[in-house]
Amino acid sequence: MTKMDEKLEAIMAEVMRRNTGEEEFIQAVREVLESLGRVVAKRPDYTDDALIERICEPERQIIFRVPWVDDRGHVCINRGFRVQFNSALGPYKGGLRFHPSVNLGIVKFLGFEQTFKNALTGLPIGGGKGGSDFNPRGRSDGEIMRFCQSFMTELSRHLGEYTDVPAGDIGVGGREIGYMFGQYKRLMNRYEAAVLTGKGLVYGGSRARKEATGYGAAYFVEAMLATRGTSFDGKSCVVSGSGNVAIYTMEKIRANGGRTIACSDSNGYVVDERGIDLDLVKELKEVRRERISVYAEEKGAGVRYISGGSIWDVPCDVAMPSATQNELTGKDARRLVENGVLAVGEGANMPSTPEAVRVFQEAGVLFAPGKAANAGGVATSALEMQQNASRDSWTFEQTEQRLASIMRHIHDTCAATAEEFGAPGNYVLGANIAGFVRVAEAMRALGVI
Ligand code: NDP
Ligand code: 2IT
Repeated sequence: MTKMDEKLEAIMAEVMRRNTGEEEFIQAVREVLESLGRVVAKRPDYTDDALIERICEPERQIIFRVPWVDDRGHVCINRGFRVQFNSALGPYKGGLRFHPSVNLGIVKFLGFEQTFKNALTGLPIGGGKGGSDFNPRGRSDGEIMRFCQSFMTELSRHLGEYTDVPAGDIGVGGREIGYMFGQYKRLMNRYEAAVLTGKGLVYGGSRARKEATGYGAAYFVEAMLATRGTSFDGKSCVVSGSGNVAIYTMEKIRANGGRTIACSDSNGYVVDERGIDLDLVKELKEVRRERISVYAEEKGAGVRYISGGSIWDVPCDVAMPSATQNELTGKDARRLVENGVLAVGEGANMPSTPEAVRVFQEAGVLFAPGKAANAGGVATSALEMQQNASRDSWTFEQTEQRLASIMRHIHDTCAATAEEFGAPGNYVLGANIAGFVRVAEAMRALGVI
């Protein structure tokens, strides 16, 4: 563990005391506080008025019961969450995750990260996150719809285009956003388009939102590679996951001349040295909702499926973890370094463990933290809100252009901040400091809030 400034150490100890057992939240806070030593050395006033302590405490945490009826007529109960973390820069903004692993600590870590990520975009959005321990795997459309309706029946009272604007995350895509928007509209008797983002194009969604997180992550990595005079062209890549972020990361890598040779789901991974066939992955994951093993079954010779195991054993030039938190360990990082990895870009939120991050940084690997690299999704959500507010709809090209320039700006801000604080090339430090300063300045201006 890195040595922290004394005042920050005391704040960390208090965060640990108040949030016992919330490992992921504590991990996320520690990573940010470890970066802030250099800021408080220059600007000791940032430790005044419990500013940092306030930033580590969510503004509001909502936990609720979600009762629903399955196809057999059984009543099921899940737990719903919304953590409204920080609204200094705008309405709470951040996704909803439906996955059996969801608990308060995970939602808090995601909401904390989201606050700094959203600040980095430069757009007027605060940070929040939510979800449920509902497991959508194997559920029928009818079950998904009834769950979403019940979830929104309770959540709706806490939302609003000027209050809190959710979107998707793991287990929540276009289908779920549609069901939730439909229920919100019924309950409120208002067509409040900007209350949710990631909507379908026919009812107020933005072009390029579906692609935005993955495309944005690839733009960020392309900008990092450019600092070493290289690009995706001719590079072999490994992308974990095969959901929304992974699919569109692979698509942009391919457009930029790279080749993704492996992707995964929670059961295993496939290796296809010719380059992953994205049409097939989209059909399997977006339409048929199949396991990634079916990719190997349908492709036949030349494709390997490895059940379990670690996708990070596959040698590559660029690794982009795009599934879930702590999916890439110190051991995985050492293997990637041994195999000559050049750059790592986090499409997921906090997918690399702290030890893995250290291994990459010590080996001089270009490393882009999630809160910077995957900010393209939420940035395009903010563009969706803008289009809804002006009752306008932009072209794909126009929207992607904005996304590309936002990602370029985030990259350059992180790089310049790292340089300014004496750690050139350290994007973790750059992202944490630049995000923190924007939130801290806004909070100070608003008084003791
Ligand atoms: P999806 O639900 O579309 O896909 C998730 C993928 O990750 C699936 O392949 C899933 O496999 C795999 N996965 C999920 N949980 C686990 C787990 N516990 N262990 C192993 N594999 C797992 O989600 P997204 O693509 O939207 O999200 C992926 C990551 O990107 C998350 O960390 C999310 O927070 C982050 N993110 C998403 C954004 C967005 O706009 N959607 C924006 C920024 C970040 P399986 O199907 O087997 O569960
Ligand atoms: O982690 C994230 O940034 C998201 N899941 C997207 C949030 C959003 O509001 O678009």
